[in-house]
Amino acid sequence: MYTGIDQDHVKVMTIERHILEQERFHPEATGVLTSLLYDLALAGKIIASKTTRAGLAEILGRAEEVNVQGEQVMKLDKFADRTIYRLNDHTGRLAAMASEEHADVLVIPDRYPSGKYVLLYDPLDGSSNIDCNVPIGTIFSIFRRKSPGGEPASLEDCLQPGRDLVAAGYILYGTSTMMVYTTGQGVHGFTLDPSVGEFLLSHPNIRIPEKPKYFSVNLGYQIYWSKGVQCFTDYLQGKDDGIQGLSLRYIGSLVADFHRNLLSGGIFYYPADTRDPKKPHGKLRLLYECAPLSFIAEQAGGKGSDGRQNILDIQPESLHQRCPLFIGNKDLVEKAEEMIQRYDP
Ligand code: P6P
Repeated sequence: MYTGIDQDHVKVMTIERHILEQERFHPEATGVLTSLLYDLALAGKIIASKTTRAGLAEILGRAEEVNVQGEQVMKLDKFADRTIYRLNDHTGRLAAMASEEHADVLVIPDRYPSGKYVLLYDPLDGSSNIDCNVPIGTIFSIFRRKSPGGEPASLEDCLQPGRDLVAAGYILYGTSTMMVYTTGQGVHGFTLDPSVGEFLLSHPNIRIPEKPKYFSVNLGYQIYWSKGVQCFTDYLQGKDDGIQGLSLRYIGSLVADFHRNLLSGGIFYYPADTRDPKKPHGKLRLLYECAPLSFIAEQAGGKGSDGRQNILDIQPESLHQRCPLFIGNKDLVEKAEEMIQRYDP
């Protein structure tokens, strides 16, 4: 655990150095992915500089805009989206971006060089919590473009299954600011030291604990879930020879709930809601929420599922496609799949 630069036995490892060292696992690496991950860390520092002051008038409050999801766009949402876009649109590392805040693919403009990766991101997930100072997060997915270079990237370059992810990560703006990422060589967490403006390695090789401590779900919607999900929830609460001793923790901010379960052990789930026609596939987005977090979960020894299949195997059909999500300890996720299989044929 990072205890501070002044501890002489602590090996100070910045995220930049760590990403560079990770590059040696990819012989074909040209350093572009490394630079892209640097840029995302920089975006995190810039966004963090605002989230710590979100309570002040110039940031708090509604931006009077509504995004493609029909949700009120908070000023901080817009700032985070613009920061990530502007840090990455001209670098020549990307062929396209896609953001929760924009309906269509953001193809790199002709005036800039086009690169070999595509970046999909949720700039500030959980932003409805900003007003009450609940932790919020940025989530990102990085794929290689599939279309040949030299021509504009397309929607197909973004609609890739999680199995094809090159890298994924999140930045959590909480009591401290953390960046957690994977390039397929394990999961590594970095804590921002504001005194030096660096993300320093604080959680190397994160593995989800074998013994879960928490389950995270919005029980307020329980009556609208399928029988299988209801029975799974009973199991988690110790009913009918269910698992004993789990605590319910649900903060209503995906990155915060996911991060706590990643470090402490547990399962987060957001099932399909049979009541609301707007949420037959749940609320969370496949490409820039469920898939990147499932890549991280799997790299940490856990699993992500839509209740019937591994999230990483789902072939996306649209940019903002939603899917149910069960993510965390592998045995709990597979228990959910088993009960859904049994009760929801
Ligand atoms: P509910 C936040 O709005 C979010 O997108 C996720 O961060 C969070 O997990 C979920 O919605 C909470 O949704 O319906 O429980 O309020």
